[in-house]
Amino acid sequence: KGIYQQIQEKKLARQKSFAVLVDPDKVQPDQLEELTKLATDAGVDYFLVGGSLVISNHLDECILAIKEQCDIPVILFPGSPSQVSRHADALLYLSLISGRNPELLIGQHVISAPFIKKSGLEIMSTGYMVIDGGAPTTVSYISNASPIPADKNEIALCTAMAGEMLGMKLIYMDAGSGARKAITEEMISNVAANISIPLIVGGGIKDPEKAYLNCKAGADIIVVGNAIEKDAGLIREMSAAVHAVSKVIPG
Ligand code: 1GP
Repeated sequence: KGIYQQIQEKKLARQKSFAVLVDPDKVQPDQLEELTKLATDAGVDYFLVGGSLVISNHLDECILAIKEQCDIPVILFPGSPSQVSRHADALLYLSLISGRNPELLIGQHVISAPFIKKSGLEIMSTGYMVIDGGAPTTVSYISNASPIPADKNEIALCTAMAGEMLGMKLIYMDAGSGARKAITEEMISNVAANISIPLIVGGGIKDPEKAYLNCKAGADIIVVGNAIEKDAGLIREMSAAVHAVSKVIPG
């Protein structure tokens, strides 16, 4: 079964998912053993692998180490066209629909299309929306595009609606890695109520309570990177909080 089909089926069943972001720049492949063990025990649904920069040279190595140690699907979350590895299971084919930088809307896709197609990866077109996280993040600087202001719910919802109507399979709302302020539940619920494709939310989520509230507001997949890098023990609580929402929402 493809990853996207799995994501859609979970959405239909109102099941929430928890994804751990692994930035190859911040982790050595030999540190992954503990992480994959914790993630397996905690019932983590996906690993997202990527970062805005990826200066290091061990993307393949990182993914292979994860694949060797557990069965959790690996989804690439590439910050640039060079971050493609055929060892992953799927790839978020991100178009930065919140920005007006043509390179990140379509330019880099044109350049990378032939080798991405050849990779054999499952490609999931994703409307990527960067939301202001209270201070400049790497993604807001590197993308050379303004993020959506944190309180402009209507801009976020119109952007997500446009993304869905353009044929995107997923919407990813991101306050940026290490964001000072995570996306508000109000913005998440506004967007979730107006789209029918799965909604991924990440950036600056520091505690299980925020992960829980985001899911209640309508997020389907919660992504956490930084908080887990600082305290890997949070994986269990975060995963439990996300999965608890599936149980309280009436089916
Ligand atoms: C960033 O959404 C991800 O693109 C995760 O952000 O590292 O702040 O959890 P954090």
